[in-house]
Amino acid sequence: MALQTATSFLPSALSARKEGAVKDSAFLGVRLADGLKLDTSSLGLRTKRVNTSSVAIRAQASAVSAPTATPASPAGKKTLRTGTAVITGASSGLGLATAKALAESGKWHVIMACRDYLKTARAARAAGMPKGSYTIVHLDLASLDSVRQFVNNVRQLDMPIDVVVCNAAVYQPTAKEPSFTADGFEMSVGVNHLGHFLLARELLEDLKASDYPSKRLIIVGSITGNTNTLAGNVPPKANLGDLRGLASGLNGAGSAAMIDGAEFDGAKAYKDSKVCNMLTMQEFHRRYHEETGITFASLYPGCIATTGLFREHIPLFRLLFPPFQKYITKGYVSEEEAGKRLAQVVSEPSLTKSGVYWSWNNNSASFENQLSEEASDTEKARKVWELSEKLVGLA
Ligand code: LMG
Ligand code: NDP
Ligand code: PMR
Repeated sequence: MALQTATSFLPSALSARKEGAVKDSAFLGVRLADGLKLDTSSLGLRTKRVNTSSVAIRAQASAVSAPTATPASPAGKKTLRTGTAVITGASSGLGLATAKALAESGKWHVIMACRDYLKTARAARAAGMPKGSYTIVHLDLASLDSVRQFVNNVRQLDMPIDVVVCNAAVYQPTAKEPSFTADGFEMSVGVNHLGHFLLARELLEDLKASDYPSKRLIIVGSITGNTNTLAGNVPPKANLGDLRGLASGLNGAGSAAMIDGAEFDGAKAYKDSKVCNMLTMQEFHRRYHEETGITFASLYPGCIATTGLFREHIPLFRLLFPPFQKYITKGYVSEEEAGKRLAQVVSEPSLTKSGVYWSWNNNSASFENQLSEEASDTEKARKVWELSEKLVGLA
């Protein structure tokens, strides 16, 4: 299971070496500012110029091998093979802490699906993740092309995909105007929901193909999208309305940038995106759990008040928010603790129930939590699914 990731990239010359069979290679992505892209969709290593700042470069990795099957222990008892978990947004916060917890358990190989290769590589090293326990693959959820490219690239790794964790997110509480993804969707819903929607739909095939005994698709939700809680009642509140904005493409030009068709509000867009995440998990469960046996789950890991999620909030908020959550609401949880919680949802044999939104009490015991009326509305879930399918080109 040794997997050494050794980057070798030459941005100016855009050269990359071909390293033999796909099986023995990994595709790593780096983000560069020069607008050049090395297409890794085939082993032909074609280079092309594109108008994007996202650059995927094939880099060398030695001796990538799929986690292989079930060696028998001396007692003759079968042990589980190493699982492979894809985690989006594993370069910081909850995603990184989860990747670390899984990697350190020795039971998991983590595919860190991230938009910034160098940041992720440094973060993994700084977190002390064991060498060989992870592979970094480029994924920018703000581009559907990048999602499709990512899917191709992980398939080339020739590793099974046993668990997928949709964790990455952006939060733009201070934005006055909407910004848009490469495909023209409002950024928060585009990244947090639509990018993940396409990713999850594509990787469902890989999950189906895996022989791992407990396959899971996890989409991170949040208390702030649930209006049946105090936190969910802090304005602006999540509300998808009649989905008219989503139906008209969320592109702001001539139509709304918000799902409910109202005027742009960055904090609300984030909370709406989390409602979509929780609805999507349930719709997956209804459509695919029985047929595939895959566990579909969502969770609120606690308020991790120190992560990069709040990077765009005003400095006063960033200063007061952690002590407020620690000492007043008592909803605070460290990145490490939150990572252990999400790692449980990935790996714990007791958390295999599908269709569940997990939360934890003050003693860090998990329980099945209730979603708000909107976040558990089956009709809305179906409509969000169908509209999202159209927007990402699946229908
Ligand atoms: C808004 O601003 C923006 O206007 C909006 O556009 C959007 O970006 C939104 O959600 C994002 O933010 C937020 C602004 C307004 O709040 C802040 O910037 C700071 C608030 C965060 C922290 C509060 C600090 C309180 C003081 C803590 C001191 C810490 C010290 C601890 C030390 C311990 C020492 C041992 O704020 C609001 O959002 C206000 C909304 C109020 C509506 C609340 C409705 C829910 C019902 C509330 C019941 C009250 C419960 C009591 C809570 C006590 C809180 C102090
Ligand atoms: P962080 O900002 O630390 O992590 C977010 C991650 O998402 C980063 O790795 C970031 O990458 C990545 N990301 C952002 N945009 C993109 C993109 N376009 N393509 C690929 N990756 C992207 O925040 P958290 O760890 O707090 O957030 C993780 C999850 O936890 C989110 O789903 C959030 O909604 C949820 N959550 C967080 C809570 C909290 O209190 N913090 C509470 C409840 C839920 P990069 O490093 O390159 O910026
Ligand atoms: Mg909230 C039990 C109380 C509780 C919890 C668990 C959270 C979690 N928050 C609570 C209460 C309050 N918050 C109260 C009473 C206020 C008014 C002072 C408040 C305010 C507040 C703001 C301004 N809270 C926030 C913000 C944000 O900008 C964060 C947000 O909404 O991001 C979308 C946030 C959060 N509060 C939380 C959690 C977990 C967040 C982070 C958001 C998330 O990831 O979903």
